[in-house]
Amino acid sequence: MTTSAATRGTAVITGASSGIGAATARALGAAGFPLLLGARRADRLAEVAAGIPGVDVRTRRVDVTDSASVEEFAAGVTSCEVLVCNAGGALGLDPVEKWDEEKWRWMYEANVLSLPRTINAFLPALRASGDGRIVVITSVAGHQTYVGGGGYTGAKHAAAAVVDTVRLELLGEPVRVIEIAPGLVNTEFSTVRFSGDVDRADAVYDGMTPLTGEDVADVVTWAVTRPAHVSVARLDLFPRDQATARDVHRRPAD
Ligand code: 8X3
Repeated sequence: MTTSAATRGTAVITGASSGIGAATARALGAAGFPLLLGARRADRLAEVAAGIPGVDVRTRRVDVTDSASVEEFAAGVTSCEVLVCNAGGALGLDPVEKWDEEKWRWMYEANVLSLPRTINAFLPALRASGDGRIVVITSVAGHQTYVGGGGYTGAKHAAAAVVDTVRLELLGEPVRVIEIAPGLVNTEFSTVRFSGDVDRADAVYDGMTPLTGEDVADVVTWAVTRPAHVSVARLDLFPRDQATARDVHRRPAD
């Protein structure tokens, strides 16, 4: 049975202030899910929420690298149908030989340790819904490596392993565990990775057509609206111009 829009339970999204998270908030809102949106930037979160008509939208500031913050984010949520663990990110593109320990530590906190924090905080509510769906946005970097990506690919590989483990551990329970692994998506991801260097960030997408946050949101919405017996365990999503983490077709400049 597919849950009808009239009876949808709450969808919780982290990292909802921009990019994939904001687009997912809009898409799940349009699909009729009441929303609880979280992010570090409360002002941006309020703007996203204001642009979503027709469903109840609540916002709370959350930093997924902080256990107390995640617990506050989940406080009082007794039923949650969909949890989208989207918050995360990359810092830097340096070879392992030149690692920055602080950046690696943040990437591990944001992409890996954030998962048990967030999933555990909402698990009772996901169980209580009777058909919980945990969606984790990982990356092609969770399954492949590339030069300079060590801190991020290491963290995302660990994240993918955590997702697989949680799926095993919840087997037999009414909770589906879904991994969406996108390739190149044009969001603030690269601007953050390169510490605000917009030119360097834009160059990542030179001569090719990347995915948009909306493309990923569309797939998340599809995955969480399959019938309850269908588990989209993992879905790799690339732009047509990308075949692997390292193989990207770029048109020559005019
Ligand atoms: C972002 C994709 O290839 O820049 O998760 O690591 S990539």
